[in-house]
Amino acid sequence: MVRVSKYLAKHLRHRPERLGLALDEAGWVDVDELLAACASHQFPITRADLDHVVAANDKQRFAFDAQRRRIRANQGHTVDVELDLPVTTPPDVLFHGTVDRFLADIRRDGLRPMDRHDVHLSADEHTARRVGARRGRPVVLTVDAAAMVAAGHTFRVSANQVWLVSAVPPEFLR
Ligand code: HQG
Repeated sequence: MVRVSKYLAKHLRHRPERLGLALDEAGWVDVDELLAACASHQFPITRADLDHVVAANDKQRFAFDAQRRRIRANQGHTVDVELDLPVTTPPDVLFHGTVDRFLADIRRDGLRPMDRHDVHLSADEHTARRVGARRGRPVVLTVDAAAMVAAGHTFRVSANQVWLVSAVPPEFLR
């Protein structure tokens, strides 16, 4: 399950061309095409496996469209996609998990999306801690989302509850 999830994340967020796939402008790809491409790249996935990964994924990383004919990653892309998520008012406070070695740069430049489209923020501290822990001892930053909204920044939330914003200037971080 983790292997399949990682394989899908790699190709649905970052390198679809490696499987000979093209995502549409909103990040969708036809399920039958995806499964055929996986099979022809020595990574066969059955439709039942795929359904299971989408339904049971710990972070709900993927979603089918209403007809269950297309699939996309809910967030985290580095390829150019427009997810068409509506602007949404966030909770007053959001969290970002990172590590010590980035703090000096973050204090100076704020949070930047780096290779992804947006900065990824969590509504709960626990999730942010887990995100930071991917890189070492986690440090959790608090984002004054209410003040950002008041200052005109716009937030979106992915289908799997990741809050997305294009940047967080340093004055909104603690
Ligand atoms: C850091 C995973 C220097 C930032 C997670 C982070 C998440 C800066 C890294 C999702 C910086 C970027 C995203 C600045 C930010 N100077 N470093 N100005 N601004 N950074 O992976 O948020 O499991 O692109 O703190 O759970 O760590 O893949 O972002 O450490 O939801 O589904 O630059 O990826 O989800 O790293 O993680 P990332 P992230 P999945």
